[in-house]
Amino acid sequence: PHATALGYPRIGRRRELKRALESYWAGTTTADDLERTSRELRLATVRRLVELGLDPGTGAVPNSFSRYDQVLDVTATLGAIPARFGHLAASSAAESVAGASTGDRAGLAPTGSATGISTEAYFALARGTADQPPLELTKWFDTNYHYLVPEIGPETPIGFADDRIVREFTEAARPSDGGTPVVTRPVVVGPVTYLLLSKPEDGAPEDFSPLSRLDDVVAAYRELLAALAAAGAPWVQLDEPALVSDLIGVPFDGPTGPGQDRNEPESAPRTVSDAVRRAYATLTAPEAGAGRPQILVAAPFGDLRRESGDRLELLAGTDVEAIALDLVRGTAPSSRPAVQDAADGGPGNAARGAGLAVPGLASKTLVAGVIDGHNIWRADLAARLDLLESLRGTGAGAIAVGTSTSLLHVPHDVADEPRLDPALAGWLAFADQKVGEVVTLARGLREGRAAVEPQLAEATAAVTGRADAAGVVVPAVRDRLARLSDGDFARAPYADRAAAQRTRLDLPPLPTTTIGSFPQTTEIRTTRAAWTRGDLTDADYEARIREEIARVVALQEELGLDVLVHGEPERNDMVQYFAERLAGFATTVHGWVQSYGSRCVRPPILWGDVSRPEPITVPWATYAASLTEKPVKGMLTGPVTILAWSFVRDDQPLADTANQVALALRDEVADLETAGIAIVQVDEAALRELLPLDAAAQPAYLDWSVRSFRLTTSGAAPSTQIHTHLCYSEFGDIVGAIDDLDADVTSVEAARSRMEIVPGLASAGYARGIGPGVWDIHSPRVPSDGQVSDLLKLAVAEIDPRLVWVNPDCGLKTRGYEETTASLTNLVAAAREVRASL
Ligand code: THG
Ligand code: ZN
Repeated sequence: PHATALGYPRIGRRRELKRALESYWAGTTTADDLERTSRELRLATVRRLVELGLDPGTGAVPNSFSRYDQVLDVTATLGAIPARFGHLAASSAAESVAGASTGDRAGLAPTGSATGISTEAYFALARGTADQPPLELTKWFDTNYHYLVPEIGPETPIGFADDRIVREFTEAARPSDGGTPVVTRPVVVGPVTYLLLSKPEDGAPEDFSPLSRLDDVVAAYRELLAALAAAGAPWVQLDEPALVSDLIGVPFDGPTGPGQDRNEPESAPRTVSDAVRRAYATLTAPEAGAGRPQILVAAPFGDLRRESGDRLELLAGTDVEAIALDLVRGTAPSSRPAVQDAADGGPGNAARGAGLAVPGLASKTLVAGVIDGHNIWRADLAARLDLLESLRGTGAGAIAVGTSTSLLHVPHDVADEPRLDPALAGWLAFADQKVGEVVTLARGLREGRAAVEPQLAEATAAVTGRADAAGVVVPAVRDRLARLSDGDFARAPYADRAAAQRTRLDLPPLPTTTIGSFPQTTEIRTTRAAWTRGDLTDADYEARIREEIARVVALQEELGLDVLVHGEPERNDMVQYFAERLAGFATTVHGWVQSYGSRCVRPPILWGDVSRPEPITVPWATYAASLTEKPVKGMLTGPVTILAWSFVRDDQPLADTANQVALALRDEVADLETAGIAIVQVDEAALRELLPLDAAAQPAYLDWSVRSFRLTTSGAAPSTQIHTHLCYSEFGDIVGAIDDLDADVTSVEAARSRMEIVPGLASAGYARGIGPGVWDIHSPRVPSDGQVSDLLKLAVAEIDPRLVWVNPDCGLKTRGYEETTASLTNLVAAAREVRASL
């Protein structure tokens, strides 16, 4: 058996890719410079993976590099450039012909008509052009990674248009720098997932489904596979996480049943299972001359073996050579990792019941994803080895050891964190440590336990040490949780609260406000960095932040907003800021994880019982309030979002952890209230993100997540107005849960979809305050007052105007002051106009 990882971080140990990208975008470096840095990063990465123990000669080393996004890479490979970027398609073809004669492509096996799309075209899709917005960014399954949504229509060009994937294989296998050659396994988003994540191109017929282009996409993948085979690639990995998700809008099985596609080869697949059968039948069909690498299909982020149907059977019925299963099942959505169930012989894991006696599996390799690619805890290797041994001989042809998902979602190396408490550091495994764990387990499986006994013992000691360490279990925190009763999760009836708040706040109809953050100027970032380094005293720092708050409050008064904010100049990241100030969390220095493109976050580590040593936001909020007669909102991040954007302990149910965070925040709400703050906003930007991909697990998630929000907010007096903000516009799935949050006012994203969510909320009976965003802050465009009032009129036509608030789509942290001032001026003018017409 061999060892592998499904993917590896690509931003670079010191964010080298981020710097290379941003300097290229700024025009201070060239496309060639970017290409050189990318190549160095790729080669350093694959050689590092060999150093860590992956086999250099067999395709065990993944190449999951991307300059920006792996879904965009498929769009580029297919040349699937939407018509609105039409001019790019033409120019990229021209460049690729020129590119074909450069040394870059020397040594490359013939690849038929393959060419390349230009660097400019690639980043135009990612970042937009002067006249075209970029492809839409959306969350990648239940992670904090975002991909670029392909736009596919009936006429979108689809072919094998760019052979970068082949070039990258060759570059590592036959390196020109004289370094160690490495036979990599290209990691590519699979054809079914690619189309399931696509949206219909603007102007496509009403009933058009991107999945109807499956045959074209698969034909292009066939050419790609042939080119990879010609270059000598033994394996390719096709990622098909859409297989584990019930949240993709296409049913898994259809009423027509299996075989339909074979009887009617012309018809477009209507279900995921039809699409999988059809795609993989074509990709694996023997055909004279056109070879292909062996295919590993990976299905991360979930359990393929569902109560609702065994999706492993579907994959096992294809002719692919290997299947990678997520035996940890992601992390956050399930309070109990499948791997733990497996260890206990309980339900909900791929090895339960009849083992792996699935037709077709006996001829395949199973890559058992027993090392969590989505969280950072060191694994109990002895238990994982037990699981691996129990899988042997239960039905798969061979067992290989892998990570449950790509390691994209964890930082590079614990060794880069000298400032972490050494005990805590010993409990952690980042990407490099996880590769080591996989290698150890594979060796244990191959050579027997004795061969890896020291490593097993060390891992067991770490796991035991963690369980016993001070701070992991804090009796005072546990007692407080144990004493909670239903009353701690409920406020007074909304009608009573609304009356008390009307009296206290005396706001006009259609009150105007913002989501919380104001633009973070370079000057503020520099000030914070200097203070963090110790180059600025606490007193100087505080004075500087107060100055910024005063400026932002004055600006809001000048603009005529009704409910003000302090602007959050003191916060780096809305989760990291709270984590740095709560007990039970640790933060890293280099623990960057890609969020999208060059943007990264440093998820805090929630390792112990959570409590709040002292008030966090109260001094800033009260200072802001002292400067104005208008109400100032206190701004907090909610428990679910804090969990979603942290690495969370895996030794207790998420619901318990969420309630600990909720109690700490509840105290903050109480302190804000005592300080005279009349409105408190508790953001749950990530409520939708953690929604389980498995429909069967969703009700339990919605129950605990809603309860943790209510625990945070229900201590507030009836006259204190609780707001929340949710960072997305598509929440058909969770309208009921949003209602259950019982917030007095909820702001959501709505500008881009032109208030699409409003009728849904109205028909679901939502009858509390609602602020559908009227300014799309994800674009630098300034909306006119006419555009804003048009949107507002759409809202008040559907919803009682007394409930409607006027606000932007999201926080303004990433915007500039010029556009912010102009946009808010128009927002206030539009609110006044519509107000007058009521
Ligand atoms: N915080 C966290 N996760 C998030 C968001 C967030 N996930 C969803 C969404 N917001 C992602 N958006 C961004 C936007 C900007 C940045 C990161 C994620 C960003 N990062 C800085 C960078 O890469 O240069 C680093 C920020 C820092 O210094 O901490 O700008 O808001 N957790
Ligand atoms: Zn938002």
